[in-house]
Amino acid sequence: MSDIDRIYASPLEEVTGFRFDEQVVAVFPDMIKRSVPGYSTIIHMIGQIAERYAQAGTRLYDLGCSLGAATLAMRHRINAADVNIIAIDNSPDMIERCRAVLAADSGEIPVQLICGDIQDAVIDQASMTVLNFTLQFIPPTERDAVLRRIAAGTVAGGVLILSEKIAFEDEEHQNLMIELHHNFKRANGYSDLEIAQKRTALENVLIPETLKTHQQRLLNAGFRSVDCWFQCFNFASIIAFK
Ligand code: GEK
Repeated sequence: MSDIDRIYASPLEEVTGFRFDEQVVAVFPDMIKRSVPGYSTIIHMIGQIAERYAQAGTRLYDLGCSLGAATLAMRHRINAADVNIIAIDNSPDMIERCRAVLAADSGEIPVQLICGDIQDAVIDQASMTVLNFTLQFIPPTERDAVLRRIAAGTVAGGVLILSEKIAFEDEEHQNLMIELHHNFKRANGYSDLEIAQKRTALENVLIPETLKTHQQRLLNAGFRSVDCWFQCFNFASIIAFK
């Protein structure tokens, strides 16, 4: 259970850049479900994809794991023998809470939880890697390097799931998707003030790119085939095959 997200409910004198601190951690499950259309579906499907693609004797990575939702979805669906999950996040507050979440979970697959930057992560023998709404927080100029390291560390037949908030080349389409997303947030109880202040906080912190840019970057990084398997408004998830 998590608290209700009211972080941006009152007018703030100054809206500073968004950070994954203690205050965010306390409301995170509520925040992400009410802010990201399709989040619960994507998490559920990550479990299903793990069931199909986890290979015996390999590792599965959850990069930017937050409270371990994708890790748990994979942990409870994998049938392959002798696998490990490595979950990484660079927010000490997230890691601390995630450790408690994992301790309360009965899954048997070992999970190694690491507090660190995914830009420094060693990816080795991966049959599945998840970047569920994490790459968007890495500066665009650094994204190539992260994906190349993932592709290089992925075994043949392995997959990457990349979920992102996306941008659109067509201005009309871009404006419509933003409006539909804001309507989704309003329907989930966020006020116009909350939506506006959160938007300011995420400016220059979360940088969306087009699906085309993501797909081309994945191909350049060494994945052989790339497809979008989920999209709702300006939120999408891509599957890339090694
Ligand atoms: C989920 N995947 O519930 N290195 C490591 N972690 C990072 C970095 C970085 N450079 N930058 C950001 N993070 C999760 C949701 S949330 C998405 C992911 C969101 C971490 C950050 O601390 C946060 O926990 C996570 O990436 C992004 O399926 O809040 O929109």
